[in-house]
Amino acid sequence: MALYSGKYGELLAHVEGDRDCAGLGWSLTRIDDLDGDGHPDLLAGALHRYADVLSGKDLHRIRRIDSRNGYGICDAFASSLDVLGDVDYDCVPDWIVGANEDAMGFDEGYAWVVSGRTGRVLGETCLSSDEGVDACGIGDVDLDGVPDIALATETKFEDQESWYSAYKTGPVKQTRRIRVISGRTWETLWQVDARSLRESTIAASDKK
Ligand SMILES: [Ca+2]
Ligand SMILES: [Ca+2]
Ligand SMILES: [Ca+2]
Repeated sequence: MALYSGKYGELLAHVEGDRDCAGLGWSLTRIDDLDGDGHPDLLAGALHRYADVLSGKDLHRIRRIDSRNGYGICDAFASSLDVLGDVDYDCVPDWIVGANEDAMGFDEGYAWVVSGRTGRVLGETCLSSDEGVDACGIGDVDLDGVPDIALATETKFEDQESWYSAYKTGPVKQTRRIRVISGRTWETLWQVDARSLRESTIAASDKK
């Protein structure tokens, strides 16, 4: 990953992913200043492996969150990242990282809500066995004072046999779903299914 000056376009900093992990920067988003140096910081995901909080000043690593499966299993951890807002009332924005386990074929996906202040996992949504996940902050849509979460999922098949049987009859058409979850109770607030939905979500929100 490279950091450039917005004014002059000069290279300010450069960082490489860990050895054997070429996926750093697969997912990337800006977050408020988490280390108190006055510069906004970055969330950067290395696909399947980890998510880093990087300094927006010089790209040094402030914190790392590893996939729950470590380096051994390709669970597509950090396939998505986003800032949620302050979920735990400590006045520091928290964030979400998704693991779309498409790479594993038929496993469920999961997403973690992570404290921006401590890096602790505040909560996990583990989806049913036919869904992967892309995660997105959506702001406080039910007006309970806690930011909420949007997940884009793709319905998958329970096992290889059912997938192959659908495949034999023509192109596999899978249903996609947007599900909005309460950041306070983790209950589903609403969801919509459609084959025309894309796999990713972008929320139009100030996330406050
Ligand atoms: Ca900073
Ligand atoms: Ca917080
Ligand atoms: Ca809410």
